[in-house]
Amino acid sequence: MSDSEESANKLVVVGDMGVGKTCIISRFINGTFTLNPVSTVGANYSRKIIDVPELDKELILDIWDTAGQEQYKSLAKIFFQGAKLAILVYDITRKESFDSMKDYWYKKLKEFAEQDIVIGIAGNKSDLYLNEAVPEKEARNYAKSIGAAFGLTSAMNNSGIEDLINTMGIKFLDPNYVINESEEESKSEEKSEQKTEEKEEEKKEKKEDKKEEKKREKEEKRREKEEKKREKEERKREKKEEKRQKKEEKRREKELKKQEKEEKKQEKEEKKQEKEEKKEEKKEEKEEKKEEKEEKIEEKEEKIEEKIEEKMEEKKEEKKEEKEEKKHEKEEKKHEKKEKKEEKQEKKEENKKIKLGGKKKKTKKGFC
Ligand SMILES: Nc1nc2c(ncn2[C@@H]2O[C@H](COP(=O)(O)OP(=O)(O)O)[C@@H](O)[C@H]2O)c(=O)[nH]1
Ligand SMILES: [Mg+2]
Repeated sequence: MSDSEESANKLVVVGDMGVGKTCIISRFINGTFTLNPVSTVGANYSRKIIDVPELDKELILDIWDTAGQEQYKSLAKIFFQGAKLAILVYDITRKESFDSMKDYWYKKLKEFAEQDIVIGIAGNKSDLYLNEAVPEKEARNYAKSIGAAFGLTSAMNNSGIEDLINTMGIKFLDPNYVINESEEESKSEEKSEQKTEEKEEEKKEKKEDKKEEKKREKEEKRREKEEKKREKEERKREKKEEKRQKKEEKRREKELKKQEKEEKKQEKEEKKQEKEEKKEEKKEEKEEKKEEKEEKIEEKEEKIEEKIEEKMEEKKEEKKEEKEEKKHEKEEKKHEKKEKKEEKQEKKEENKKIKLGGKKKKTKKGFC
């Protein structure tokens, strides 16, 4: 065993799963905070040398972390064995983690660790003080009852861890060293009073917020109701309007149909009238034509008559003329006849005379 190993002191950090053990160690060793740290299985301790200025001494610590076995409450005896210091961690927002710390982890320590083990209790996640489930005073009293140091810690905000380990270091190095606990207590009481005030304030604000919220919700509901009522009325009005419009449309359609019917009827009548008028016109035209024809015929007849008359007249005239002529002819003939008769007579006479004269001359001239 080397010198440092000889002087190294085993510090175990125990408590329920999820209370923040790994985060506390990580914050203390590396000064970092990881939201979801992964535990290393196996060699899970880290060494850190701390200063204890109050005693002007140094302390070598081998800080042991669990590897998740605490989930099944199956930490091996060996984990506790030889531990000179121990931090019992609970989550201030989870009452069961505090109970489990008292009823299980503390007992395990007493069972397997060194008898004069220096214990520190860390009420972790103090940044979530608004959700505090374990009153600080109760935890502090418990710590007092088992002779443990107490500190509210936050791995997230990096508060309380160094103070707690420092107090444990002092206790470890000088068991007779008296820490002014009343000062600490009053400080913490002050803090807790402040916290209570803040809490009260917060509660008040929350209450008022809730009141406001309820008021708003009520108002919202009232508005929704009114909106629904308005919508209902609107729908009713719309339906009514729709009905009225439909009725109006039907009425208009009916009227339109009626009008159309009347128009058609009128058209029909007009056509009929037109037809009749045309018929009448045609008839008139026909009659006119007929009249005209008749007139023409009459005219023609008249003309014919006139012509006939004329012709008759002409014929009459002709006949008369003919008659006249004939008469004239007759007269002429008569005259001719008379003349012929007279000529004959004359000839006769002449002949007589000739005869007479021939008889006398016969003797002179021959027969003729
Ligand atoms: N708000 C808050 N969360 C923390 C704090 N410490 C640890 N956590 C969270 O608590 C969870 C458990 O932390 P972890 O260190 O793994 O717990 P372990 O199982 O005890 O080792 C993780 O999600 C952390 O981020 C703290 O101080 N404040
Ligand atoms: Mg862990």
